[in-house]
Amino acid sequence: MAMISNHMPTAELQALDAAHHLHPFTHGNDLRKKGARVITRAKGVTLTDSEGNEFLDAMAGLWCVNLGYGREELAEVAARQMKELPYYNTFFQTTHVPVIALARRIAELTPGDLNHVFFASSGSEANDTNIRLVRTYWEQKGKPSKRAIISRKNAYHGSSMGSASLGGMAAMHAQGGMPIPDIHHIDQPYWWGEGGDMDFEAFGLARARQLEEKILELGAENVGAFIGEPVQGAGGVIIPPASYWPEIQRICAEHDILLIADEVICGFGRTGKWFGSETYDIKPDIMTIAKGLSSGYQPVGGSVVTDEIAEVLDGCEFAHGYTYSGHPVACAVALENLRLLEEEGIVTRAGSETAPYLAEKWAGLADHPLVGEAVIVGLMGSLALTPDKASRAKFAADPGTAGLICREECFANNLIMRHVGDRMVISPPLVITMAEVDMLIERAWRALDAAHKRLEAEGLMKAAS
Ligand code: PXG
Repeated sequence: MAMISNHMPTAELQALDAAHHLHPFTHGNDLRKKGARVITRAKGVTLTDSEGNEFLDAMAGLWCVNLGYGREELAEVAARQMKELPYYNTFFQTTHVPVIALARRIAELTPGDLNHVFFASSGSEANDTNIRLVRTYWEQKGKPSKRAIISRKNAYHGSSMGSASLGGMAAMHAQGGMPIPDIHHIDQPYWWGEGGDMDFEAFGLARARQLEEKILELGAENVGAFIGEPVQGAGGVIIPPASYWPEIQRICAEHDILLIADEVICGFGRTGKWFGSETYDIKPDIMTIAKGLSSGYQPVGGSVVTDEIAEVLDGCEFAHGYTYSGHPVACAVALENLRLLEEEGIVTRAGSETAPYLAEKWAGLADHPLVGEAVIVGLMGSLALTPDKASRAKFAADPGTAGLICREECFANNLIMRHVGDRMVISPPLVITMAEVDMLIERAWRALDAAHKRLEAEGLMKAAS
């Protein structure tokens, strides 16, 4: 069989890809028609495709390459670990040095007494762990009825049956019979889209209080946990009002409900501090981590729990685990990633220098006629596209039509910016320089101009009635 290499013609690679590769979140017929974009290499914040085009990756892959691409140190650590111990498991009272070292490092970095890590290979797996962990915890405490978990509409917690059930994506629930039982969803704190005439902070409080209403409806004796992303990422970078999280925290404490902060995107510097929980002063009982933990160089994630939860779990054998829980190569690479993020001051600089610079430039995009709001925290931001700023109108066309056009124009301007419906989102590598921020903003402006022209030409700048 011929070796598949970077040097094959793009069309051949695309044909083979379409013939044998089923893609996540991709319409098969569209893929067949257009062919997939073939990415061949990357360095810093720049991706190169098989045609030699270069793109500024304002998404850090899928919100994960916090360290930037092409760090040799991680490749070297992986090679060294593979030679020494490529695999061993952590089941049945066994351990190894990389998993010990990474667990301790995570315990040091995470706030409060989040000191114990259950490893997984992804955020989805870690959130599935959380469902079983919460229920096992309450069973051990003699309260087995506390099974229900409350989440939010338009949340994203992963793609497996459990984690997608925790998520609040209607299109995902429609495929395959989700949510699983005992998962409930309340509304999200999305003022621009759903706040109407309400005051921003009052809206935040009202949305938080839906949690209390739901707990009272179900009975606190039946509710085990609430899960939320400090800032919803895949839902469109929805930044909650300042009133939101303190009220959620109060409600969880008063009703004896565990609080799970899903930090898969927010963790490891994304919001300007190490964790979104620090930015929003959240004191979670459980934290979900993945993505930035290894900057995407290896698949690794986990659930970090408090001393109290670990002590309760110690009372039983938690019959749960993945072959690759605490994979030695993934752990060694994650540890090296955390070392570089810290020792090179990448997280600190992203928060104190890059974030304020980017925030100022990003805010300027709100002057564009197509942009209804431009919001940002740390290095994650979003734009709401609108046919009418003043009324915060949605488009008459199907949701996502304008967003897709804008995304295409971003590609045409060598910028990778994702669309979530009609919101555009960014989450660049934390190592992005000021000059690259300028380039990002220039390209975004040009893409918005081109998208605006196309929307006008196609008669799509119409508000939904
Ligand atoms: N929690 C959160 C908050 C996430 O954003 C997961 C859990 C699941 O992680 P894994 O590693 O199982 O994918 C995620 C993942 C997108 C996009 O296009 C977002 C994610 C994954 C893929 C695509 O916005 N987030």
